[in-house]
Amino acid sequence: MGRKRKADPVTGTIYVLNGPNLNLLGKRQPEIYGHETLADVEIACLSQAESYGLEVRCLQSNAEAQLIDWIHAAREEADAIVINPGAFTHTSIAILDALNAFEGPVIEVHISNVHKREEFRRHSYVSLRADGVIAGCGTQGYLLAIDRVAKLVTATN
Ligand code: CA2
Repeated sequence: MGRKRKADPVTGTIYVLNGPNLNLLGKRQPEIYGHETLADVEIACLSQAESYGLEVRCLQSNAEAQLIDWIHAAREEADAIVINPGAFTHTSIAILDALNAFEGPVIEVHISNVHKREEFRRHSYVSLRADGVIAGCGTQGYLLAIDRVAKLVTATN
C-alpha cells in the first residue's frame, strides 16, 4: 500500500502580502532594502510560483484593516500565505489573530535581518503563527518562501 498522500492543493494559489511602506521598495533606503522595486519582486514571485504550477496573488497595503481583510479572503481563496507585515510585525495582534484563523502554511518574510537592527524589531507577533520565518535574505526571501510553500502544499507524507 502506498504512503498516504496529502490532499492536492485546493486552489493552487499563494497570497503574497506586503505591509506598510513596502510600496517604497527600491525607491528609498536601498542600503537596507535593496534596489528591486515591489513590482520587480512581484514579477519574480509570479515566475517562481509558476515553476511549481502554482499561482500567486500579490497584494500590498499600508492599512492594517486591509491586510486583515485579505487574510480573511485567503481562507477561501488560497492554500498558503507569504507575508511581510512590515512594521505591523512588531505591533499587530489583530494580524496574528487573522492568521490564526487561516489553516494553510504561513511563511513570514523580512527583507532585512531584523535581529541585527533595533531591539524593537526582534519581537514578532506574526512569528507566533508562522510555520517558517525568513529574514535577512533580501528580496530573495520571498522566493525562498515560495519554495517552502510549494513543498508544504504539494508534499506527500
Ligand atoms: O525587513 C523587512 O522586510 C521589514 O519587515 C521591513 C519593515 C520594518 O518595519 C520591519 O522591521 C522589517 C519596513 C518596511 C519599510 O519598507 C521600506 C522600503 C523601502 C524604503 C523605505 C521603507
